[in-house]
Amino acid sequence: MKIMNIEKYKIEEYNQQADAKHTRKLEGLVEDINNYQEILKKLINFQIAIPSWALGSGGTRFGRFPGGGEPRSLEEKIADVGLLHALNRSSGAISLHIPWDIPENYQEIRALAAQYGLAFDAMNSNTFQDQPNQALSYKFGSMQHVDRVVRKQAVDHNIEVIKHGIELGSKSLTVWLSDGSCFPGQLNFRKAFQRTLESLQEVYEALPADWKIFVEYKAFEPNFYSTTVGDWGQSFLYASKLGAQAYTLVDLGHHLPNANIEQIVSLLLMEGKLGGFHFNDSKYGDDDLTAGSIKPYQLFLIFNELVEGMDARQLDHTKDLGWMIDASHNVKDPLEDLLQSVEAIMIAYAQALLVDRTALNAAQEENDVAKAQEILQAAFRTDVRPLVAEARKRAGGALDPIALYRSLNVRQELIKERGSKTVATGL
Ligand code: AOS
Ligand code: ZN
Ligand code: ZN
Ligand code: ZN
Repeated sequence: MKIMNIEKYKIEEYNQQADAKHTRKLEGLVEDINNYQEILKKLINFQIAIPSWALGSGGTRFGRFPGGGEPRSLEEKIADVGLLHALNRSSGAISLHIPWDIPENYQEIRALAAQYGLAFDAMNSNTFQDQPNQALSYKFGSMQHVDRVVRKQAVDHNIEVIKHGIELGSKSLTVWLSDGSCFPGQLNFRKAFQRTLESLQEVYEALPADWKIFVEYKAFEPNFYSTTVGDWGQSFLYASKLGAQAYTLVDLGHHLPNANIEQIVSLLLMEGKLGGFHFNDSKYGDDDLTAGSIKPYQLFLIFNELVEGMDARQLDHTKDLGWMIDASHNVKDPLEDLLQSVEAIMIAYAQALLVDRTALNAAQEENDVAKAQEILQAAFRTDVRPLVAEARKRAGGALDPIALYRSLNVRQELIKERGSKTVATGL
């Protein structure tokens, strides 16, 4: 798998020829930022986990147009994330989905990941599909199911996922349930909730003491009338009832249009129940678009609340929350798309770090609405890209990851090695 490694010298060579222009821009920018060294440190430390299922083309129910060279195995998925991490030094973890990514040999998989400097982020369970050898169907739900035996199967699966995670050194489990109903009358909401809670409690009991469980919510799809973990309120209820190791996971694409996600984030943080994120963007429903591609201001406002709330609670920006991407690509090269997503997240984070908190707080206390808006927008409208690029350069990454990816013909090389008709495992 030698082509998967982007040699250090290639990155250095690239950076050298791009450096003069970069330095010019950086100097102009940091002239007005007193604490820019501190911001750079935070940017360097910030890591965003890449989902194993986003490395191939997704598609819609109408079709799929694979681009070729997609990873065919867990090893190749790890190699792809390693490649992203080599380019941007901000993608130092992979998030696995079971059974799409069952490791055959834990030691080998761990060693391979370590070679690329990757950790194993949250493990994901899957009770939204029927697997070929599965005894009972999830057609009418998994943890909410009317039949206790189906619920047990879903619980057992989650416990098995935890076991895989323990072997790999992961520290969290994300549970996303597609459970719900398609038509009014199909489901007793209260019973569905209670059954789901009971099932989650059984999984919770199997969690190691240093693990977290993330309860992900989603407004709709694949169920179109009700979802049993449908919004942050329901997720918060489950997480509260489960206990201290349970948290809410916010997938940006899982809200009804125009939901005030930044406010949700702020209050979850206040309650100590915000576990982490699935970053993406969406225009209509959950379409897992590139983070920051549709509503970059919203992404900034979310990070603004995150930085404010984490600092108020003295949380560690890098370690205390789970930062993950959840994405699906229909028309772009998945690796380029992921580079764009990571970049958008870093930009929003950097802008949030620029917000003059003292001044904002004063404006809020004085009901100076216009001033408060000026402060936020001054940060949002600052082009922080040179700062993000500088952090990347200092960490050993490329000044412009996509440009380097293209100039090295990485995709063509991957197609040469893996073929043009590859089907990644998973969705
Ligand atoms: C589904 O909509 C959710 O976002 C989940 O996080 C899911 O496990 C993931 O997208 C893989 O399908
Ligand atoms: Zn998600
Ligand atoms: Zn989703
Ligand atoms: Zn998603």
